[in-house]
Amino acid sequence: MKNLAPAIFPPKGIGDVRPANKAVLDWVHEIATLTQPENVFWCDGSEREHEFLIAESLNQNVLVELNQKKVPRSYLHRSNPNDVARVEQFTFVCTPTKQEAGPTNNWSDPTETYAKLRGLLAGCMRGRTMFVIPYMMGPADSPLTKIGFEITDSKYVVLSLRIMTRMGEIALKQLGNDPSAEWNRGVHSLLDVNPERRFICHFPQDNTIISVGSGYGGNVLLSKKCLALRIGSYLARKQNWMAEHMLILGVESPDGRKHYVAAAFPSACGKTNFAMLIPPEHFKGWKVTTVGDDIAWMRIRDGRLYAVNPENGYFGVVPGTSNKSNPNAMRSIAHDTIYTNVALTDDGNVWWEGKDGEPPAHLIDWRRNDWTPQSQEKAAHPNSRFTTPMRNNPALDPDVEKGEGVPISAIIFGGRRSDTVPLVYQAFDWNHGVYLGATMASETTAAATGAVGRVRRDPMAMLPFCGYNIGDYFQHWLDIGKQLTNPPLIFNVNWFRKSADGKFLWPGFGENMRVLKWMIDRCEGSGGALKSPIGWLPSPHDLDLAELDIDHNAVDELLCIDHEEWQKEIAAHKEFFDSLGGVVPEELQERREQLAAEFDL
Ligand code: GTP
Ligand code: SPV
Ligand code: MN
Repeated sequence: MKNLAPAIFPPKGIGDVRPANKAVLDWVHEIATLTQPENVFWCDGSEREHEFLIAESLNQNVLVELNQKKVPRSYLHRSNPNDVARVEQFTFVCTPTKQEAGPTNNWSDPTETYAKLRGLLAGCMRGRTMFVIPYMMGPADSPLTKIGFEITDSKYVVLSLRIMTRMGEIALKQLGNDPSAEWNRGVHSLLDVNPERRFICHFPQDNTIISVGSGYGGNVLLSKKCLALRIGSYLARKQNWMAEHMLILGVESPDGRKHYVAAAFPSACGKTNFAMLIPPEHFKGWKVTTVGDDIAWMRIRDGRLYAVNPENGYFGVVPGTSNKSNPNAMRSIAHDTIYTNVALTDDGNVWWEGKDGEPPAHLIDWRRNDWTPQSQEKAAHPNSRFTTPMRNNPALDPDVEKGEGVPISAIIFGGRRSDTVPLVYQAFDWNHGVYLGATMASETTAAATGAVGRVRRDPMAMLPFCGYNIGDYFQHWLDIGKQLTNPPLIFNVNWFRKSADGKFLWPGFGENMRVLKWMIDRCEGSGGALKSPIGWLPSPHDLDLAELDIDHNAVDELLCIDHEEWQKEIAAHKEFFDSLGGVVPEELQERREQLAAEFDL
């Protein structure tokens, strides 16, 4: 390594804010010695630095400038067509033993994996700039807040992390000088963006992440799935808190009573939309506010769960976003947004399937090809994304920066299920709720590579994100429950049930307020419910369906528990538990047996 100081590039005063912490400096030196970059660029997150990086990215075609009148300070990024989603098959949890990673994770030996990755990283930044990004996850005064550093050779990553995290000097200040302080080491290199050399590796014991060969969001914004969920869940178990794939929203009644709920839906199953919900006309005076749209860190305080959103921005699904489905998201992404893999209009605007209005007569699609409404291909990739600061959200909750977090009244699980699972039901108690989470399933989506629409078990929406043994994770949920004197109620929802002719039975989006209202009523002890074998179910009268254009049969179908479908479902629970090879806690096995007995199994 020649020189850690930037020479001519970048200009003086940019890219040179170094951390004072010696442990960080030593690590950066070690990685630079390995990767051999031309320059080391120390990011500070300032406006000046941002403008410099935008200009560089436009020069090098990392970004395309959009029409600045239509979408101010917003840009389009197109990733390699072989690199458009998370790659679960190339994601590894490298604990000392395979058993610690458990039956649901890909495991590889840490020593061997470090050696393999070192081989791939050797000299990989020759002739290029290595960026060092300090970032903070969580509000500055939260006891859960974590510091991470990401080393990367991608400007897209730097620009995105500035939106997604609290980046730069604020993180350096929070970390301080103590060389033994806890912080996460993240190393990312694009290499040659080759799927054969694409590995997302986690070393929970070392608080380290190494990601190579991809430039796509969830694989490379190491703050998000890698730190806040995989490493986060590992630390959470050790430190007695919870790191979950959950949105957090506030809901306030017209007379000013406010509840917060957290909801775990798998990838591309409606978290961002639910977190930004605008209640329909009929619910005049009700207000929904967003704390977070993807990740919740929760801890116990006074016998209750309190949640913070560790992130600072949204990395959201673009297709389907419109002024009808999600006006708050539309306003959020109207400026200061990075779009990835959407289509470009002839006047420099962005377009996607499901946007308001007619498709334009001509577009450049996400693959840079000409597109017309007659084209067979989608103009925007189904997993195209926006990256936008949470401050852009008109419905941002005022307590989003509160370090103690917001008190959680209800936890909601939900998946994308065409059949079997009713619109909403409530668990009998915490442990039953843990069972609902542990056995939830969802049809797979474009958020990860692989088949779409296949039903798979995705416990607590954490299947791809739990950084340790899933059996221990279930036990951790049960153990947390024992410490709560005022536990949240637990519900399960399904916005995606379909009729025999394949149409969604429930209108969804803003109308989900009707289901949320029932859950809030239950929290306040006022909502009615019928006891069913699977949990408490609303009768059609318990749901406020006034002024909703939906027929009675659809409501009956939405709330129906079909005996045969549930026999199959419970058999699938057993198959899933059996597939985990004996790690499932006894308490959950017993719950399953009781449920099976209810259905004559
Ligand atoms: P990740 O960012 O991958 O974690 O996804 P997410 O859980 O935040 O999902 P998001 O809210 O982005 O929604 C994903 C897709 O589901 C989008 O195309 C939405 O339009 C659609 N969607 C969201 N909510 C509903 C709903 O209530 N009903 C229906 N039918 N579709 C919905
Ligand atoms: C998800 O897949 O759950 C996401 C998008 O939130 S990504 O960051 O790519 O994982
Ligand atoms: Mn997600």
